[in-house]
Amino acid sequence: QAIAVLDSGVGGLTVVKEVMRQLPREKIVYFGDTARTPYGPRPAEEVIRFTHEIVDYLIQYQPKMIVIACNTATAVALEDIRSRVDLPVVGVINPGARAAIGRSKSGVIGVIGTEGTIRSGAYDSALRRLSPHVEVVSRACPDFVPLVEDGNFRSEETQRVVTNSLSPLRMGAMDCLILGCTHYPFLSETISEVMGPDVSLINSAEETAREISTILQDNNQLAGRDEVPEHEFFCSGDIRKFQSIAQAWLGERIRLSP
Ligand code: DGN
Repeated sequence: QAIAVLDSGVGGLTVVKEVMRQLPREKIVYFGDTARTPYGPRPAEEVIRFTHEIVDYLIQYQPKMIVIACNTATAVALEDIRSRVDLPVVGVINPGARAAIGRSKSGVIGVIGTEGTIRSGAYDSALRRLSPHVEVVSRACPDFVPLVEDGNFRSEETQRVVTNSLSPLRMGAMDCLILGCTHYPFLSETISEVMGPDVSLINSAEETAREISTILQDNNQLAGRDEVPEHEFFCSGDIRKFQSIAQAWLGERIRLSP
C-alpha cells in the first residue's frame, strides 16, 4: 500500500524527497494539481473543493495514508478531510511549527507562505499552541510559487523577487524563518542568502516525514524491508514541465502517468 501525497503543483515534491530519504521502502502516489496552481490566491471554499477532488482521485489507489503536502490546503482543508476519510491524514503546518519551536532561541519566528496560508492564521495558532509567548512575524510571498512552477530556481529575476519580498523581514530578533509553503525549499539558497546567516530556515518536510514514519510504525504499517517501491506521479497540467522539475529535484527518473 502506498502513501498518497498531494499538492497544488510541484511543491509537495519537497516532502516526497524527504519521505524517500527517511522511508526508502515506502511507495508514493503523488498528485500535483499543476493545471490549477497557484492555490494561494483562491478562496478557501475553492481550495477545499479541489482538495476533496484530489483526495477522491488518490483514494482509488487504496493508500494507507494521505499527506496534504501543501500548506494552503492544510490550513483550510485538513480537518475536513480528516472527518471524511477513514485513513490517517497528515498536514504540513504542525510539523513545521514544531520544528521552529524546537529551533528558535529568541522566541521570534518568521513565517512566509501563500496569501491563503498567511490569511488563515494557521501558523500563528499552531505556534502559540506549542509556546504561548512566541512572537510571530508573517508575510505572504505570492510571487514565489509561479517562479518555482516555471523551474526558475536561481536567476536574476528570482534574486530580485526574493529580495523585494523578504527585505521587510530582515530585522529584530527573528532567528528562524518557516518556509510555510512546500514550494519554497526550491528557492532556499536564494532565501538564505537574503536572510543572512543568523536566520535558520525551517523546511517542514523533514518533520512531516518523521510524523509519517511514527504513524506508520504505530499502526504497524511500515513497508517490508525487501520492498522496492515503484512510485507513481500524476499531474493535471503540463506533463513535461512537471517531469523535468521532478527529476531535477528528486535526482531520479520518475514514472509519470497522464
Ligand atoms: N505548495 C503550496 C503550499 O504549500 O501552500 C501552495 C502553492 C500554491 O498553490 N500557491
